[in-house]
Amino acid sequence: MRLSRPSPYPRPISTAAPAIWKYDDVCDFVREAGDLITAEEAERRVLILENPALRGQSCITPSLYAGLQVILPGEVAPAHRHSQSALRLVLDGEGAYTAVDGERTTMKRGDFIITPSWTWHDHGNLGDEPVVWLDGLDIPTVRFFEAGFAEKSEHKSQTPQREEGDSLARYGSNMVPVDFYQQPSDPTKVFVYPYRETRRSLEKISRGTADDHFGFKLRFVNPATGASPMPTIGAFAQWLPQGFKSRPARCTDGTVYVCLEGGGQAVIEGETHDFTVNDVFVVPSWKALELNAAEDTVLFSYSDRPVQQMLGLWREARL
Ligand code: 1HN
Repeated sequence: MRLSRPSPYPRPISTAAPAIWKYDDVCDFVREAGDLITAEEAERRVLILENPALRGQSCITPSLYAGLQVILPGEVAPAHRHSQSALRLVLDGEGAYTAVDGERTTMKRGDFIITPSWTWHDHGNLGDEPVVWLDGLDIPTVRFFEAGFAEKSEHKSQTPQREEGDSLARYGSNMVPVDFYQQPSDPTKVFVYPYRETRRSLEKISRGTADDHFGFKLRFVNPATGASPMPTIGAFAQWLPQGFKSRPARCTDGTVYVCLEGGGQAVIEGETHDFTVNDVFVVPSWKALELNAAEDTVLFSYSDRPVQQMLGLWREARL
């Protein structure tokens, strides 16, 4: 037996640290990983972005995983499925595809692609240059619940069952098939949010008035439900006009940010981190974040916000 701490803390004190990974720096390691092992040997060739305060835990926040995956020309990352949900944010190179439950999508820079829980997925590179993307998974969340299953396919690659773009046409164009009603536990049918569309929306709304704290910020939804595309990971995109300086804000969801365009400064609890294109930074729970944009800037971000909201735990403070 042991005495417990007398009472909960008055506010979150994250075990994670703020951190930034400069793409210029990690790029060399990504290239080296490509020389050391094949995608097939590795199953997935991923450099884990490990939170410096959570050494050995393979996570970027206590609930989320982040990594940079690279696939070389001609390689295949073989088909498998698992309970963990994944997102991909394409950063560098052209010519790769990912297949989700029988449909391929060509990976273009800035595309937000998801692999919902227990959906078959494989990747391949049909082009002539390495392709790099950020992987975001809910691995620590699933580990916490001790609810993880995984299975390898007997086929290296899935044979496409539908034409590319079928799911977007069928479920992602403000319509759904006449007899389709999404069940809450079913995986979303829309698994790609092309950057072209995201950027067009952000650019358009950026002609209006910016929010003092977030600039112009949207959250990704499953169009059939209006809910987060995955129950365990929420994702966001925001536009910060050149010269924009946000007011500070805190939230209980530790958040991973990726700079897709532009650059500036992330001031996390008073500490300044300069970021530019393809840099990744993490803002732990309840750390105050201010964003300054040196030029027109687009940020993608993801967190466990939908989990916290479903559990009635999520809070934010706009300062
Ligand atoms: C996984 O399946 C992928 O499918 C990427 O690309 C990263 C990290 C841990 C466990 C499974 C992928 C992963 C992963």
